[in-house]
Amino acid sequence: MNLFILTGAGVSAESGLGVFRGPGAALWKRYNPIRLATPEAFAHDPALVHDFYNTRRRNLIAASPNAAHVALARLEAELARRGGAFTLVTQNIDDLHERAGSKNVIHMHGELLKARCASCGAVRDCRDDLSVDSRCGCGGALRPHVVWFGETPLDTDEIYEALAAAEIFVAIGTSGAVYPAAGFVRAARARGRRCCELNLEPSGNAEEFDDRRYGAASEIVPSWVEEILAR
Ligand code: BJW
Ligand code: ZN
Repeated sequence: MNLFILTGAGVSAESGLGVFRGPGAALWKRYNPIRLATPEAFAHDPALVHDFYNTRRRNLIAASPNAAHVALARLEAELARRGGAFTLVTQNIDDLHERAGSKNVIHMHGELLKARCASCGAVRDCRDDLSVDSRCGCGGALRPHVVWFGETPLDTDEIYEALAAAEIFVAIGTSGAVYPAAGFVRAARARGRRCCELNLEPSGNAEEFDDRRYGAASEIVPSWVEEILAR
């Protein structure tokens, strides 16, 4: 079996990390996350954007993986044992998949616990708050190592290669509003692959999926994983 899994903010919602769109998006009381996630916002008001990511970094460090993350780590380990192939691509910048035990996670929108130099591009671990005064050794300003609108997502060659090879495409907890991830289901369908959506409610491109399951990720992901492993 060759599985390609795409996760979004919904998989971490029950760990207390906010979603961007849909029910629960009201979690962001002080910020409009969509308007802050741009290079223009960072250029205009870097202190506000740092504040947004500093708050999220502190929340992340205090959070724990939930049953959905744990089930996906179990699926990866079990498929490896059985000689199957498994790719986990996440749009999330949190590290909850890794903390649940997932070994190979592709973070296409970057990682909150890393910072990047805006001048030389060097990436470093970052668990503390950043500010407009945070500097790289080269003197350049540090920014969160995340992918904002208009920027190029990470590891896209590797992602499209894995997507082309997969037999089953599964989208979990993502609204299907942001490209290129929102286009993966169409690319998989074009190759005749089976596509499955697991979400709290139908996403923007729900009709493109053959198999749809709705409910909280902490419930539907573990039961779907058990079903897959029983095949
Ligand atoms: C639950 C649940 C529970 C809740 N259980 N489920 C016009 C047409 C097409 C494209 C474009 C266009 N205009 C511009 C573009 C491109 C643009 C884009 O897509 N814009 C759209 C607004 C249209 N995209 C880009 O600019 C991207 N770059 C790009 O395309 O470069 C060109 C290129 C492509 C390919 C190769 C090479 C070059 C970059 C996008 C960067 C996105 N960045 C952000 C923020 C940074 C990280 C951060 O701060 O965290 O990434 S935006 C934000 O949205 C974040 C997320 O990763 C991303 C996706 O959100 P996600 O994960 O889907 O979350 P939500 O909140 O939307 O949905 C949550 C879901 O969970 C919901 O469905 C709920 O129902 C569900 N849920 N609780 C299960 N308990
Ligand atoms: Zn630098």
